[in-house]
Amino acid sequence: MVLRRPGFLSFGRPALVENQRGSSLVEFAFAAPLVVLMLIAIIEFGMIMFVSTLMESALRDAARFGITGQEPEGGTRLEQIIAIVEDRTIGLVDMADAKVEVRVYPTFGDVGRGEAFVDGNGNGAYDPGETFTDENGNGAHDADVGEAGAGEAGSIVAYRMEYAWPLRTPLAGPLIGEDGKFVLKSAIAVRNEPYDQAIGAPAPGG
Ligand SMILES: [Ca+2]
Ligand SMILES: [Ca+2]
Repeated sequence: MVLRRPGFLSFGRPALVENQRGSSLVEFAFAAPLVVLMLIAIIEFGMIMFVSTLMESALRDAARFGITGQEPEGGTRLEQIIAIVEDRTIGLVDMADAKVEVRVYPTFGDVGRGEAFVDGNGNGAYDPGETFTDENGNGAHDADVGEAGAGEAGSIVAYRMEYAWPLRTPLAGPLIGEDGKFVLKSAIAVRNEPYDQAIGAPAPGG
């Protein structure tokens, strides 16, 4: 049996409650800016993740069109590829600022590879005057052996996209970006369909 004196527990309570209310207010005053900062960070990161995902799928859709070799009416394949990227990024990517690159490579292993060179000064980069293999015969060292274009049937094509996403709040700028922007990149490499072969023609070996 528990004996309880009436009023024992509530003794001195009103004052305590008042104190608690007061200290909660003080705590909130300190915590509020932090909470706001965290909310801003969550929104900024959420937008970055969202746009990044949009770019990935936009590039995939563009590549899916590219591999078919279809020539759009009244335009080039590259124009259509850009149009698909623009459409799939639902206006969140300013295409005037975005960099979309479509390049053809001899093999998947060549994607993003530069022309071979002898690194005379050992700085890990090509410098003018260093000996290099001019694979494409243009008389200059190329940091990327890919040739601009959407390629032919069976070509290996890399799609790349880069966009400096303008951060929505000046607060996040110095923390995660540069000049108020956060650079988003996405890339995909595909092999074009053998669309030069007649439809209905028997597959090789079958
Ligand atoms: Ca060098
Ligand atoms: Ca070259």
